[in-house]
Amino acid sequence: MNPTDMQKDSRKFVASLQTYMRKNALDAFFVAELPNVRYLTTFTGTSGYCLVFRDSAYFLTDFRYKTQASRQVASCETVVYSGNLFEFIRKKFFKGSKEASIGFEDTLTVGMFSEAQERVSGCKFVKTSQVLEKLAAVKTKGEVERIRQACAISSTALDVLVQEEWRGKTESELAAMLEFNQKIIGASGTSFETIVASGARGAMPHGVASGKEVTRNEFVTIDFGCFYDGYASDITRTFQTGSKVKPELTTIYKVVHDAQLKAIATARAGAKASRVDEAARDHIEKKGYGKFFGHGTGHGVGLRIHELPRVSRISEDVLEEGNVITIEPGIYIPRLGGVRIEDDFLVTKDGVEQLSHFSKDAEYYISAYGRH
Ligand SMILES: [Mn+2]
Repeated sequence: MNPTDMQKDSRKFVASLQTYMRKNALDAFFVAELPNVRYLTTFTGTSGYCLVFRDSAYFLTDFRYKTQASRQVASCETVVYSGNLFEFIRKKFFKGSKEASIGFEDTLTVGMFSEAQERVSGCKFVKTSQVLEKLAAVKTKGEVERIRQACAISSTALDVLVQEEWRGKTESELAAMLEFNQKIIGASGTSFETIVASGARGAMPHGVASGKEVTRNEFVTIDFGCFYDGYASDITRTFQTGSKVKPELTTIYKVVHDAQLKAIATARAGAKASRVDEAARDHIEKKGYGKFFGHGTGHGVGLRIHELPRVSRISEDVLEEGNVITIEPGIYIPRLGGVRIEDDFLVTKDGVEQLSHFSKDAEYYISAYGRH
């Protein structure tokens, strides 16, 4: 079979893990976290593990995924196991071998960890932290193209939603319409539970869509995204359902919008991620809304909706060429409502390239409600 671009990438990812293993004196590395398994293999099923050695790599799955694995996995040798996974691993890979150092993810469940220690006795298990997550923070061309496509699907879906009738609809109905649009356009699913927070509910940064009806003259924050070929988009816009909103909402819209622009201007390879956060936060603080901006400015996006690097005040990450990050400042005022604006960006040598595109013009959104 001719390997796809992602299969070629997955071979590079396995090689990068092997380089890490050599540097850190690990003989093997056991991977259970599904997004990490997918990263190393392109396998999209729900049951599979990687066991990587310095000069070889195995993908372990059960008989249900034999055919799928033979089509998808090009970076590892597929091994179909039955019975107890660790018993199988011990017999096949560690029988009679001298003590091996096996790295494992710190997200491994306690159950699996104790099972591994018990069954594969005589080996040394070494806890690691975010080894694959750090590798995955720098995206390949193919990964960026998939995120770009996910963003395009989300933007188009939102564009369709804005032209639909909002009157009489609840937040949940608008969320369902948006999710439907994304899937019809080509998404495999949503990348997280769609947030539609209208009126005073907008003060909840993660107010998932409720049964509240969206009414005239309020702000509606919609935070949503989709998966396209495994990769996520993450976009937020705050809409205005009429011209007669409370003046303070219009004020905070401009503050958040400007804060996002300031953060965008700061982001580039070599910049501290905390500096990007600071640019947004300083502006919001200067305008007197500091205490209403309680979350970080952004995060990496990829196979997961939240990845490295972290874009927050306490982040020690330095932005690298190939990172894909969100920039999403917000202001949330109890009983009044909230505003958040979020886009996805590819970090480049001298700045960022915006991957998500949708109008941020506050006036534009007035037409989103009751346009008929
Ligand atoms: Mn986000």
